[in-house]
Amino acid sequence: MSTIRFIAPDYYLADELLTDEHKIIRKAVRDWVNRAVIPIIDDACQKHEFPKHLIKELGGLGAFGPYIPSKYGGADMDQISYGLIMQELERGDSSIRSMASVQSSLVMYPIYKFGTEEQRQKYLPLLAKGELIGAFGLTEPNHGSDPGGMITRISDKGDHYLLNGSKMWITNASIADVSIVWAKDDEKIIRGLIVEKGMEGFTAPEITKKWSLRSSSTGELVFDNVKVPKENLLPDVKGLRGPLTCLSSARYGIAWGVIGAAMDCYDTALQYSKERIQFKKPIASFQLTQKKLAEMITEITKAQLLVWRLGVLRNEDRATPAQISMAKRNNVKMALDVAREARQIVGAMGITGDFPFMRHMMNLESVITYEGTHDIHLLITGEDITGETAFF
Ligand code: TGC
Ligand code: FAD
Repeated sequence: MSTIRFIAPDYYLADELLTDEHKIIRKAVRDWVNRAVIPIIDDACQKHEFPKHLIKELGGLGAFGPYIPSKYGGADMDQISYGLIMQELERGDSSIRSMASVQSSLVMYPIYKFGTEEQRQKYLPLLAKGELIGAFGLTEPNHGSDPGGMITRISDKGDHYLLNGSKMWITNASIADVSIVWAKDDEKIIRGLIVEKGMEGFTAPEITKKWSLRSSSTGELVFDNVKVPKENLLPDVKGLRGPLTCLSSARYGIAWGVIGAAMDCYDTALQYSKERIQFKKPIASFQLTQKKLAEMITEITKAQLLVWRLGVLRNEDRATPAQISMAKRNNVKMALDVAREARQIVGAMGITGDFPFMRHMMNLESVITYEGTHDIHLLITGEDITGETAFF
């Protein structure tokens, strides 16, 4: 069943909270996803391949750094526009939204926020167009939820830094031209660096055989005495606050994005349930099908209102990291539950690539893990409301 005849659920008329500009942006991305993503994505996923030909199109669409100022190649958009773009891309596939999340929030944003004017001029316009691809290296083989324990190091050698260590589970690793890498300096303070493809001693092997995010490129970043010029240091941030500030932006985008996956699953299951006849009646007429659909639309509606309010707070620069954690956690779990229930409504057909459920469901197993696991976000809320840390 093609999801191109998609009817976006809007049970609480949340569209009335959007401006005309928001709706124009959303339509442009939705049309592009229908045209460029939906027809090819199941095949890309089955083949475990990232559809690289889409990167420059994403750039042309304004999906890279939409909220970065136009003088650096961005689109001067607000945070709700950014959210809507992520939602539409993830209706296509989480891998496409991941590409745009990393490029925007984890690569362009740190260069814009913590970089020098020269770094902004050099990298941002090319990243915005998709002429350069970026990656973000925080996680290490032995430090995932606890990035503060990282062992990757830079050592000051006068005119350059010597970088040693490795990063694991990095989106875009093997296809990236520039990687934002977080490492501890000689004083054991976390610093951010721009590491370029081709630097001697730097390799980026691909991680294969994933059952999730199969149409996303994921790999390692390995640094063996890599000489990084001093001008590649991001000067304006020190400590874990640097990468976590970028994560706040990306987690916000995910909270919106996963609603797209959930809407795709809900709408496809709803349409199917009206057409599929069993016991001489459409399965939509059975109470247990209605329970599933009614619970799905309730949860999607709550998620839509949550991110809209969060977007308003982010536009006013008032959203706290803990508020963002709550939305990321709630909405990813919501989308995963919707994908599972929608798949059940469609029965055996629901396990095939003719329907989007399994692809979204498998993707969301990564989304519920990356950018902070489901449980880590719960502990962030717990810490915020009690004032007590339960991480250690
Ligand atoms: P903690 O002591 O709490 O904080 C250290 C400093 O950071 C500040 N901070 C934040 N700042 C901005 N935004 C946030 N979300 C922040 N959270 C904390 C904090 O105020 C403090 O600042 P300062 O100036 O006082 O030093 O740090 P901790 O070591 O106790 O760790 C806390 C914890 C567990 C919450 C944190 O480390 C965490 O979030 N862990 C999860 C790790 C994670 O999310 N990794 C993601 C890797 S990137 C990724 O997955 C990309 S997937 C991309 C894709 O394909 O879409
Ligand atoms: P761990 O930290 O080992 O956690 C394992 C389990 O223990 C989890 O259930 C966790 O919730 C639980 N746990 C850990 N600590 C606690 C605690 N204190 N209390 C209670 N429970 C706890 N990282 C990047 O830096 N850049 C990327 O681009 C990137 N892309 C990714 C792409 C994919 C497809 C995936 C799967 C991951 C990606 N990651 C990336 C890594 C991701 O951020 C980490 O996987 C995530 O932060 C969790 O770390 P971990 O896998 O090491 O799990």
